[in-house]
Amino acid sequence: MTITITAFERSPDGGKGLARDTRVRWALEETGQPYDVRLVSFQAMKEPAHLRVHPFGQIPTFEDGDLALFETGSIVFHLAEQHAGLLPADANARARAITWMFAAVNTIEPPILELSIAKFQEGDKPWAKDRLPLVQDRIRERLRRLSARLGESEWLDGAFSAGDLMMVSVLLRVRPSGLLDEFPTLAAYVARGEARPAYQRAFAAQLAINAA
Ligand code: GTB
Repeated sequence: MTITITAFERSPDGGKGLARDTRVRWALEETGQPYDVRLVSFQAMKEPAHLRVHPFGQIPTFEDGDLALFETGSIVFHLAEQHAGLLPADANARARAITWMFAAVNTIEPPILELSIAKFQEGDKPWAKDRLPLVQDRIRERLRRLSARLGESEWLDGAFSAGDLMMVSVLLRVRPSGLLDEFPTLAAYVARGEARPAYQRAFAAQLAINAA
């Protein structure tokens, strides 16, 4: 049975790898799993066939036989549990790697999403220019502490793990704002993630769709 994921038929970023199917593709590549992609339009995402798999009408989804998943954190965790390469064998190290996955989606990603909302959905509101610097500072505070924790280390906790995969994916989302470059330690960490062959393959695959 081949794994099938969904992705944007046409990503709003034109293939810069910012849509969340990229992190799932990356996990599939790191664990050596072949996969198919079903491309969906914005309209199809809100139709019953897609809503049966993704209750919120979004991408990506993951289907493998009779298992259907949504939420990238859950999909990456499932892959990491099923296949070698993304979680350490030692129980404590594994628990710490999983903790970093949660930190990525639950502590670092929320203010980054707030910035997108503040810019693109609320940018025309009269209070937008007062709100923007507040959101930017909340991101800086998180990045400052993450950068301090990473320090001189290559990855967040020993060898590269699903925690790094999720954290790098989340940080990529803030790079266009310029905030990531204020933290050279984190910018270099993201570059190390991007340099991984599995990431390169994942990026190229989503770009090929959007460049076509
Ligand atoms: N928490 C869910 C997860 O992690 O899986 C969030 C899924 C999600 O936000 N999906 C987005 C979606 O389907 C695509 S990735 N949106 C359509 C909708 O809600 O109707 C978010 C995204 C979209 C576009 C860019 N971009 O163009 O730069 C970046 C990220």
